[in-house]
Amino acid sequence: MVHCGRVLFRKYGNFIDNVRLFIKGGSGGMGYPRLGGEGGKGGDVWIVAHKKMTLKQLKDKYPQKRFVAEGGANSRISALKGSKGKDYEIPVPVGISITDENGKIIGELNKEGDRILVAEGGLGGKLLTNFLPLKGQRRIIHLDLKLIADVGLVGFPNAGKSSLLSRVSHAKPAIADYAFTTLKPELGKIMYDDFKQISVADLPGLIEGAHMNKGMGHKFLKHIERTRQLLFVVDIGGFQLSSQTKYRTAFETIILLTKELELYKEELQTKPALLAVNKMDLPDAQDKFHELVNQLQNPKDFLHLFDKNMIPERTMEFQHIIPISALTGEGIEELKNYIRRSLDEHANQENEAYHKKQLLNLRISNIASYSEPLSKQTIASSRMDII
Ligand SMILES: Nc1nc2c(ncn2[C@@H]2O[C@H](COP(=O)(O)OP(=O)(O)OP(=O)(O)O)[C@@H](O)[C@H]2O)c(=O)[nH]1
Ligand SMILES: [Mg+2]
Repeated sequence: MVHCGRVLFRKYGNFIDNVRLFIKGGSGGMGYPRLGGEGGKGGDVWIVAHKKMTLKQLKDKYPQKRFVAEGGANSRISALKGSKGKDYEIPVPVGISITDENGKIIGELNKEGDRILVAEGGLGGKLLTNFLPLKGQRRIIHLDLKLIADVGLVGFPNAGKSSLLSRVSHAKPAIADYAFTTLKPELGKIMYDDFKQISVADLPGLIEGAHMNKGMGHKFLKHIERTRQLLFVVDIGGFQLSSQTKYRTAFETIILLTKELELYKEELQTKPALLAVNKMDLPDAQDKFHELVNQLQNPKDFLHLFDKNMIPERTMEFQHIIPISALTGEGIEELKNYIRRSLDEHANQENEAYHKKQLLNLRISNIASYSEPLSKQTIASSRMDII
């Protein structure tokens, strides 16, 4: 059974691009009426951007998704001015926009270390408040990873990513017979007959060592992170950067790309992915394609041929492998259909999960209205647990 679960999980991926949080500033401390002492202010809640963080990690680490900062200290004889409660810092990835419950934008975090105050602690009790403390600000916020596109093209240089984009959209990216033609992400839109549109980001090529900033490195991996799904594009003829570097077969390029994603952020490997095997118009392409499919189906039989540090912990699970030629147009319609189907499937799954949650909410509020002994407080907190 565990095995089944794992297969499902792998098939659909578990990439998370949004999350809802309950946050609350700490309450203020009590004042000291007799001596005019002032309670400490409650701690504030901040959202802070960290390069290595992902929304999945945030959700796994804090499944309840409740963040409450520390209360301020009460005023005492030994410390008439109560000390401030500790702030709470919620770590999130870079490239996040934060909105409140009504969809109003609170702010954006675009680079490492950016921080935004999202809930203020309550003031401590003092003369003005009759020495009674104030509660901290409480609210629900949404974090959204700012996606640049539905689909991101991932591949070695020269695989034909830009050629593919120009085939499926009106975009006119630069195409040339040398590595690193594309220097920054280029967006295109696939238009379907029923007016559905899917955005595709053509990304610069990746090479071995990208995670250590070889080639153009991190900059590109960061863009891959901000797409909903991945479309690997490989040249059936393989890749060689220069006469000084090793020739890599199509299978090797897939393994190396997987390893680079894994070394950058393991979560990238869990995104739904398709594989387009390009340049099928080249001589011997059919034979090489069959060999590639065999290698992908039985990766263990071939992985021992790699250096140990190049073998990924787990191989990519492609939902489909589609042979294409960006030059002749072969396989392009099929590819467009698979892209659409894959995105639709994923959206359905998210909807299903959303409806399940709504149903659960409904059940809980029904229980709440029929059972008197439950205090409002209990209901409120149990509802919070399932946001
Ligand atoms: N024979 C053949 N050549 C192709 C095909 N697709 C692309 N090419 C050629 O491969 C070369 C590289 O194509 P690009 O589209 O620039 O490749 P890229 O993956 O965007 O490369 P970078 O931007 O450097 O990462 C060009 O000379 C294309 O004409 C194909 O299906 N068949
Ligand atoms: Mg290109």
